[in-house]
Amino acid sequence: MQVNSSLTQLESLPLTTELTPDDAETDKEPVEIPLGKQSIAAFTGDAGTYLGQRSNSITNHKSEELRQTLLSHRHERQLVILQDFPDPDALSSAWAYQLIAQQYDIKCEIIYAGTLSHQENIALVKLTGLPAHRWSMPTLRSKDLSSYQGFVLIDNQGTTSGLLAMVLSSGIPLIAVIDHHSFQGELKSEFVDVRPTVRATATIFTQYIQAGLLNLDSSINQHVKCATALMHGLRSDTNRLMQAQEEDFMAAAYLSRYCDAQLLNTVLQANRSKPVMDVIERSLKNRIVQNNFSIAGVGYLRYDDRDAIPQAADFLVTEENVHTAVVYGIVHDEDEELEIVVGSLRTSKLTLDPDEFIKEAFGQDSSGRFFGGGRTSAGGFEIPMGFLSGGNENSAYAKIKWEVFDAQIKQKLLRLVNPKDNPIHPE
Ligand SMILES: [Mn+2]
Repeated sequence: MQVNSSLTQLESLPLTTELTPDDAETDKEPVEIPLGKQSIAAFTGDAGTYLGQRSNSITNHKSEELRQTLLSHRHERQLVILQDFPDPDALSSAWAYQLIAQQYDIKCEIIYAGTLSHQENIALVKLTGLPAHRWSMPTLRSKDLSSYQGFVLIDNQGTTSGLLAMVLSSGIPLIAVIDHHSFQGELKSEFVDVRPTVRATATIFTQYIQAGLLNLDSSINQHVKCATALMHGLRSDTNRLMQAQEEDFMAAAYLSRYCDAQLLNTVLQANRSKPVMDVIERSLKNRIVQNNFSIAGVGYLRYDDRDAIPQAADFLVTEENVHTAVVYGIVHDEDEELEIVVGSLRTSKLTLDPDEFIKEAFGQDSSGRFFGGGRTSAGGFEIPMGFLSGGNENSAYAKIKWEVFDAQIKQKLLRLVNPKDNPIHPE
């Protein structure tokens, strides 16, 4: 897989600079100079109506365009590619796409390269029967890709998927990109709907549904489950609606007609696994608190438990006098003998920009790519270990390796946390 290519489920954001400011002032959509009829609403002071109309017209325009695209690909087979560690927003949106496309006799296979590592994602997929499948690199190699006539990227633009390179090299055309992350470079796609002002891809799909691309019917079990999944996706990308904006609330209101509240509740109450609890325990034991920052290295963890890191950070940031928590560890992928340092940051401090903080702390790799980034109140980083990967059966080596990475990460973080102190205390 492609290293440094995906952040955790709450952080699957582009590694390029992302502008998602969280102060109320800049949070609003920019009001552009209105044209034509709509200007009346804006100038009569009813800016809300105006903004609503504008997003409606984008939705209607895009829905129609998508309908035409699907029409021209009837009876085909498509791959829907998600980020390596798909989150509820990606999973539910892909399902909605599959149901929409099905009406045009387009068969979609929803795939991701990594793993479902958050207990809520596992619960979501199991409880709703969400049709997403893991295709590791060997699986992908074993497939006959010539039976697919197109592929689609949902809730990502290919930069967070290890599958992209191989799919591209097989010559399958990119049919659609539907995402809410900021643009990550030119994409040669037939249909593009990338709206960074929208807080969740599930919102975009709900708008397509409302515009008539799919008639939800509460007597159809699959529709109820998909609507519930979309609600979960929308909630999880907006911090339980706390960062939701008007469009997201409107989408949630619509979904509430079909959503199964009890099912949603069950998904949200999924229990943490023992390995996740163990990582949280280690983070508590190992944390150092300085200047309201809580920093914890948790050592080695399995690929499948990767999501324990952001969950531990979520927990550490709840401590009194802590406004920012950073948790990191070495994630080991047994299949591919690959090791990556994975870290998560959580902050409740409004003036701390996680994106800036992480970029400043860790800098860039030799190709100029940042090791991570973030969005409002959360961020993540991944540092590939390259040549130092593996060899952990030699426990002395494994121990030294962890200590070196642990010390280096602490140095880099503490330089920002308290610039004057020397973070490494000389013996
Ligand atoms: Mn998303």
